[in-house]
Amino acid sequence: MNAISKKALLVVDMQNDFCPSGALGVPEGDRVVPILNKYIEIFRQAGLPIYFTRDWHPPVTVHFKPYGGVWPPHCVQGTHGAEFHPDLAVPPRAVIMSKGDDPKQDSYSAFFGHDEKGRSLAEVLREDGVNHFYIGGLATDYCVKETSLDAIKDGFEVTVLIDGVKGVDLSPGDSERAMEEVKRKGALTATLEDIDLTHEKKRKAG
Ligand code: VGL
Ligand code: ZN
Repeated sequence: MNAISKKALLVVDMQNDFCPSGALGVPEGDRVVPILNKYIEIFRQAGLPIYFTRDWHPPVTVHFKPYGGVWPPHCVQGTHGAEFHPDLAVPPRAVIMSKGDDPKQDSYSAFFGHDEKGRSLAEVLREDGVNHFYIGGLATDYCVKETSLDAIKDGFEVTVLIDGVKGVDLSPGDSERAMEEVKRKGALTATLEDIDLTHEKKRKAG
């Protein structure tokens, strides 16, 4: 086999607090759940890894407004708001990367997260032999953007699933600018219509 590009799916922060009725509701955030479920099914059928991230904050953190940050408290560890959206098809034994659990850090990138064994995202991707991931979820202008930029810096290929992301837009246009920046830095984009992993199945079969 020649220079393989092994792909994976990264579903970012599809949690109750980032959905419209949550503490930091992203407008229409829940609308991407059925689309992400389709991507999850496509990657599952192709036998490719699927990772989930969750924003996972302690009750007191510099990330929250009362302690110096810009955000209302959200995704506090162990609360309903921190749980994944109930309709998200999280497979049993899925790898979940938690991020934002350091009370002194105000970071957004999944590359600052870790799984339950303490492995960083970069370690997990390398262990699984993944060098290209497809990213969807919330929020376009924070976690999706920062994770994509860190991935490119680390030498991974990134495809942003533009029908599977939504942004906060604290300032109007933030999400659009985020997408322009990640594309300029080398990210690709795709939608459900142009995703085709059939060659992955063929490679597995033969
Ligand atoms: C995020 C706002 C606040 C994110 C996290 O990961 O996109 N956005 N906390
Ligand atoms: Zn947060």
